[in-house]
Amino acid sequence: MFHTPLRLPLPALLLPLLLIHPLGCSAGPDSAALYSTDTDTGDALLPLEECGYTPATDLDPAAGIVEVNLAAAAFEWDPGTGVALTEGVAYDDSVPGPLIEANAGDTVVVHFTNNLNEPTTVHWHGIRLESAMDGGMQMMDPILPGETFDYTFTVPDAGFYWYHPHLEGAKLIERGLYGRMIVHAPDEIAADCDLPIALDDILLDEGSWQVAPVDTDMMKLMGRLGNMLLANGKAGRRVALTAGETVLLRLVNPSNARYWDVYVEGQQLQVVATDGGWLPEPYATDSLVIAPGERYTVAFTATGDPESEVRLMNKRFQLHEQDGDMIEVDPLGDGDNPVLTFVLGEGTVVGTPWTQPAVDPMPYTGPTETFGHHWILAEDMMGGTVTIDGAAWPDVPLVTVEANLETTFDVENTSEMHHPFHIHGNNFQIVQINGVAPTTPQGWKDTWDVPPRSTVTVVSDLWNAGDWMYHCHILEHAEGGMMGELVVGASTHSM
Ligand SMILES: [Cu+2]
Repeated sequence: MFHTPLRLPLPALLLPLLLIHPLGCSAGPDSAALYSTDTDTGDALLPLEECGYTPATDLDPAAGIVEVNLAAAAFEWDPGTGVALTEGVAYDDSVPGPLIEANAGDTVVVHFTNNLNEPTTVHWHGIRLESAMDGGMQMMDPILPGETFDYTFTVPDAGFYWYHPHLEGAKLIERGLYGRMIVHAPDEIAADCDLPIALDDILLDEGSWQVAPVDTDMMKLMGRLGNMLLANGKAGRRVALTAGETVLLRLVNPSNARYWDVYVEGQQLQVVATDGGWLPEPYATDSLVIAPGERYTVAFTATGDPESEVRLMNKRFQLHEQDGDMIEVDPLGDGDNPVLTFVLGEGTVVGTPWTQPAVDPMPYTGPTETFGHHWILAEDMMGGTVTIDGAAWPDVPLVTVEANLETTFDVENTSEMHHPFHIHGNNFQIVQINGVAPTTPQGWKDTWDVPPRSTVTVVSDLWNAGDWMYHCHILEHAEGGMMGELVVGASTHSM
């Protein structure tokens, strides 16, 4: 089951990695503990969970205001091995952290306390809020240990979001510091099963089952792939379903580097929403690639015999170009791996009729007359660096554009590796990939894959003025300097 998580470009770079991850496959008895749903092993199964979620307690009963307390702190949690992570961290002693639930247009107030022993910020990934509340530029003036900060912002767009620290993300998100947020549309219909899932991976040391040592130089370049797949912080979850029910899976990928490629056995998925909200029209797919930072919501009507099991599975995704210079090895191997198991109950129900909320068609059919910037993402394998526009943060040249102007951006990836590109503060529509319009219905995005040696063209109305971070969402890359600042000039809109 376990393989070495190495991808080996150069013998010279191999040695330090070997010290941490000995080569060879060790499917010993301990490995079986990672998959407690594996009936072949006889391991105890996790209890069957109801399908759904429990939102954080709203401290303010008034309509239109969601007020929550949130604290980041060390927290020992068990990802499913039976061994608690002594270096675990979490928001409110929960992995993922509390699910913040709001309606579009609400004001969200988060009384945040930093009980970590290091400075931190909370980034509200994908929310078009004021830049002072975004947790990105706040990196320059972070919340110190023991201090508090009130995040107050309006959530303008229905969608599925997440939050995480914007300092030391590669270390802290890996160890459990992230949470989910749902913003409902006014005309949203509740599905029979509404299941928001954080699809994370984690790299554990075999034997101790503790978080594997900090990143090697190689991981900093190639990204840290985990050897265990987690659905909401746990491997082996089991969720009850009944055939006929409408299931809404809201999926977010907080992994350091893993691109997930998911499917549900025997089920036809309909993609109904992306990062920034509901799609104008759904589209069918058998499986779905989700890059780090991205969100997709898919719907399906559960089918299957009573007592049967239907698994959410993940396929191997190759981050590096096929036949390139890099040989990429996934610690989970090249096969498909189970993530979560739906257990069908007796009988069949007539599911609640469900369609996604209505939204306007996407406005752009191609690039606009106004051109904002052409970014160039690059890697220097020999030098061991990742860059944007030829430099690493904080030396990446500032990009300044006008607010409230329909503006086109190109993101060119000159490397042989995928990079998920994330821009804070505004929504973007993908209009071209290598000059060709996408074939699936498009929605609003804040994070998108830029394939190897490709250029993705996006358009934004730049509705939200402010100083915004942009970066690769492979967390090792962001911290290695693949990050810059976009200044969206004075705005005339009111938040
Ligand atoms: Cu990257």
